[in-house]
Amino acid sequence: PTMYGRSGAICSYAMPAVTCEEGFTLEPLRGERCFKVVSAESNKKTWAEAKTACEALATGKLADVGPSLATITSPEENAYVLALLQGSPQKPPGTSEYWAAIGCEDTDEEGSFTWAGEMGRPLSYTNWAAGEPNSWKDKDENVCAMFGNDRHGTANAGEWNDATQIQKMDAFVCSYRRACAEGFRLDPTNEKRCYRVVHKEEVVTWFDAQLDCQAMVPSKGSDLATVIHKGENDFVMSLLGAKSYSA
Ligand code: MMA
Ligand code: CA
Repeated sequence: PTMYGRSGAICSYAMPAVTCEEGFTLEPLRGERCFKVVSAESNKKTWAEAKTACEALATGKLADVGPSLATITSPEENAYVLALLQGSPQKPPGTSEYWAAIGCEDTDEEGSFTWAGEMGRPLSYTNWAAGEPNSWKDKDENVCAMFGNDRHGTANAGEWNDATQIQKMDAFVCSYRRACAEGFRLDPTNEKRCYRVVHKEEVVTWFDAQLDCQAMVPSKGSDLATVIHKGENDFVMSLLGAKSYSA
């Protein structure tokens, strides 16, 4: 069919598989991110120092988002990070507290947590411990940590806390994922496809729109958008209107 008036296309393509390099391993159930746990040993780091250390692991990964402090977007990824922490050499036995820096923060706006390593993307999945985040006694707790151990009956291993910027962490977790091609944005509801809205001032046919999409990312097989479920449809609708984060 022909689309009349001002029209355009929504293009999408399937995100290619990420390859994990240099000590990073793939979380296998989602297959969306590579993770690495670094234990502090004698050199404990603050959240910000840990973020810098993750970013320094970027060798030849310019096409990816990260590495930075870990982004965690599903229970599968959370369980995987906990398993990595529990297998890490410096993990203390038993009940002592063991903190690992992960990538969320609410530095810009109190109570509004985002993933620092993925362009300020808001949290979709969370695993806060009971009562967290609490910005304990207005101490400006603006950065996230995962408990590697159960914490005296108040928190379970794998749960998250908001902590202070000056706290020295026992470990930190880095992650990265594939970036979408220029102009395309990741669907945050399933992280399997990248989308781009192309506006045209003239009338385009479905066929021309299809060719436009295919020309945009030829190697990745971009096509007129495939919309698989409700979350994706909502995401595409939001692309047509508002702007949030990119990549
Ligand atoms: C600590 C600190 C906070 C946390 C509370 C929970 C006393 O402060 O870890 O971030 O919220 O414990 O009791
Ligand atoms: Ca807290």
